[in-house]
Amino acid sequence: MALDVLRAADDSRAALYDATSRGLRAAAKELPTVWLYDERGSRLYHEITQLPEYYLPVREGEILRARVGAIAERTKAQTLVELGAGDAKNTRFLLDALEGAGTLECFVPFDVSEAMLRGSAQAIGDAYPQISVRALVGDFERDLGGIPPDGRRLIAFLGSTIGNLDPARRRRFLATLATRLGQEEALVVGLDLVKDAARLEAAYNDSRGVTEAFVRNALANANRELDATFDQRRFAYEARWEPEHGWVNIGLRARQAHSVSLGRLALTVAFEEGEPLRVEISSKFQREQFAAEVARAQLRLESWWTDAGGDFAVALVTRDEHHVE
Ligand code: SAH
Ligand code: AVI
Repeated sequence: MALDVLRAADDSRAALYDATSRGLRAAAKELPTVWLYDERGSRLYHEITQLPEYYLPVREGEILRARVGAIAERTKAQTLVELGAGDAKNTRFLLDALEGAGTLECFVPFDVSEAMLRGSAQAIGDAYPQISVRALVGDFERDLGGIPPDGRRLIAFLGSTIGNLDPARRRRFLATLATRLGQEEALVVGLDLVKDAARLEAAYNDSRGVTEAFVRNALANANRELDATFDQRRFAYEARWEPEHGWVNIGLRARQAHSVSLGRLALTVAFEEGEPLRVEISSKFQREQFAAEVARAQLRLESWWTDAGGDFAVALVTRDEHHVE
């Protein structure tokens, strides 16, 4: 197993600190989502995926199980790249089908969390000894250029992680991907779908409080790394479906007016009573809307598969060869 780091650690930290500083000085305060995914955060996310309320991975697995044969047949991929690979659990459906079809040579898991990536790349390497595994540590919003153009590639972006980008960032991300995708290559995306508010909110307000611990961990990470003074007791956890935006807004709300200092950023941030601090959004999709986003990036929504209940979708996206400028 090979592991390459696409960007010097100093450079990625500098960019993260800069984004953190901007986010906390904005009128609507937010912390970059990357703070969620240290080793503990990745473990907590893994626990979330096992929660009964968090239906996303099971539904995605159902769809993939039924459709990977068609995906393998259509794409004949030699290299499977996975953005935000995490533990790459549902990826195994794709790996099995592509290996079964006899085309797969290489798996490239790509993730910002090196610890997570090492573990999953090793596990995949052990389970699929016939293919090479080349792990990449990088940021999928900045480092897509570092993905080697080797072989005919299928790029997977599973788990509805695309929903953690807001529409403007999704637009940039899809436009960048479009410039990198070869004529015979494809993108397979997992998307959580709009559904009733109660189920959406339950998925982010689980009864065991694992999601709350996952989100609060972002504050703990900022405290440790930025010499910050976020006091967990002064913030309440909140995750609410906002239909006007089409996303679940996930974060913390100041219980009282207070200030937080971030020594490493030379910054003091004043919170008013009741002021929100967004940590993450989780957008939920509808077919027409996603098709329009894809078309705008000069890509084509070739297939759209959902589970029987219509909870989740897997989309196959290719280059739009008929697009006229
Ligand atoms: N695909 C897996 C994991 C989803 S969790 C699944 O479906 O279960 C989201 C993953 O994306 C985490 O492993 C996190 O480390 C990674 N991630 C988040 N932001 C990222 C970024 N900007 N660049 C690369 N990876 C990122
Ligand atoms: C990784 N991502 C798709 C998850 C989601 O559902 O938006 C992250 C998550 N946040 C809280 N629970 C799960």
